[in-house]
Amino acid sequence: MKLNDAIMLVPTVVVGGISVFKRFLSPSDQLRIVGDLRQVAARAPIFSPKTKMGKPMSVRLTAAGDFGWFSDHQGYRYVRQHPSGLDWPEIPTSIMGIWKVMAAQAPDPECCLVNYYGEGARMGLHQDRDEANFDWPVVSVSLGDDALFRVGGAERGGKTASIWLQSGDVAVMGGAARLNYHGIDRIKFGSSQLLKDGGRLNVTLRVVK
Ligand code: MD3
Ligand code: FE
Repeated sequence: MKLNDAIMLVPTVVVGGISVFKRFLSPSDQLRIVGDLRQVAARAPIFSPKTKMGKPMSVRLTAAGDFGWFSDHQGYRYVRQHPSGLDWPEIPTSIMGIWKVMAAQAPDPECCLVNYYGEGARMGLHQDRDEANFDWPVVSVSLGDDALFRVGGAERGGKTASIWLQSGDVAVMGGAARLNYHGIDRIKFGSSQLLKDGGRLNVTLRVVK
């Protein structure tokens, strides 16, 4: 047994069944991950997916891993290639390490979704249910500007709770919370100096198949 196996992770706060580890990543961890995400975006440029109605989403995105995420008039889905037709880059080891700590019992994630929130971007309440197996958690990493995260229950229209997510926070959505409605109401643009042009990056790691 490695000594580290005995170290239990205790979340700072649990909101709507979601475990939030405040400032889990040090400023230097955050800088390394942002550098790795810039390399991902150099190979798989950030794009604005279109909703079913043909409107561009305010959140822009890219991905790494076996699958990325895409949306157009046909709806939302995981796809094997970036819109350019090229494969998604590999998931950076700096980000994979967070999964190994937070989801040690789960298989490796197949999608590392990267959301970018510029000024005014938001994400409406939704469920993540395009994955084949909801037994595996989703792990989220917040970088850059503060974001007001809202989480409800597994039914639309129920009570919700809110929490500000800050740069370096890690959140784990597992168990019953895996199908909870959630979204980002707004960001506090310019509240962090991590990204030179401001805004917020959110990374989510998912097992897709
Ligand atoms: C709760 N992203 O990409 S991450 C998404 O901050 C998404 O960009 C938000 O929702 C963001 O789908 C929130 C936190 C999160 C991610 C997945 C979840 C919360 C979740 C899945 C189930 C329940
Ligand atoms: Fe989501």
